[in-house]
Amino acid sequence: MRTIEAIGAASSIAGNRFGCCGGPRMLRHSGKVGVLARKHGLLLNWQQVLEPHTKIDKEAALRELFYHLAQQIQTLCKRQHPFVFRGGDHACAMGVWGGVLSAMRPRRDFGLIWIDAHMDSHTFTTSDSGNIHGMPLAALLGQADPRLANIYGQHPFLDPSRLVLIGVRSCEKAEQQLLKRLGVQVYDMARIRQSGGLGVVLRRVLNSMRHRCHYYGMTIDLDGIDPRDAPGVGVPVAGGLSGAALCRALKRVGSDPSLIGLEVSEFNPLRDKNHRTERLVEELIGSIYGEHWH
Ligand SMILES: [Mn+2]
Repeated sequence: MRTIEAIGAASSIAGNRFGCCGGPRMLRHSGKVGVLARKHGLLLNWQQVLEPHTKIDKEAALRELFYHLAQQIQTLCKRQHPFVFRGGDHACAMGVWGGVLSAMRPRRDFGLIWIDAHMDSHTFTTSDSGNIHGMPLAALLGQADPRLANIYGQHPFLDPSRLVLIGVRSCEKAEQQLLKRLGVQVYDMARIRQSGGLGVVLRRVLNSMRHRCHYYGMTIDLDGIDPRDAPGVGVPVAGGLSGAALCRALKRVGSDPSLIGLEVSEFNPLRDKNHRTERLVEELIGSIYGEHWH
């Protein structure tokens, strides 16, 4: 059996729908008795499931939540323990990867693979909806407006040349322009098809991470996967990645010592169908961290 540290944040206040706060609460115990242990030989050692303050202003609550989350993540990174983080909505990425970047200071050669249907690169200035879960990447890249920067806190920023987005198929002009200007690699669905499919793309991206970065992380927004395979998300977009193909491709990550952590976000149990998304989450985590003897 392999053991991986697990942290959760039951927070959906940065999104447009309630529900994905139930994800980590529900999955908290699944690692002990479920598919992960039986099929993948993996135990999740749950540290904590953080919750946002509900009695204060939303932005203040998020700032505080991400601060505590980042502290937890920093502790694990400094002890060199790989982690699984379960959101929550994708705004939590600010706390997770902000924490990783702080733990690695001053070394900045950290890479991040961002699997998502969206670019999550808005700021309060460019967003029509004002949904903060559409903004974490702008903050991580150091492109936040003052309001968003205040939520992100004092962490260092991601190097745009060490960030890769995979699965994008719904984005707005301001986000596209930002990522283009910074030279961020984006594999949208068309480019994935042109490049020979998800397996080929992930192999290429993982190779480049291993060569160019001391450490890398992966964040999976479940809406990057096709809603037929992962219906239990806040903002489904048709035409996404195949869940099975993603699991297959992720088995190559194996026990790569350069992989510092995995975030799985936007799981909304209220919208799930026949536990399909819930099971896929276990398969994804098992594919990355499990022991693959068959
Ligand atoms: Mn996202």
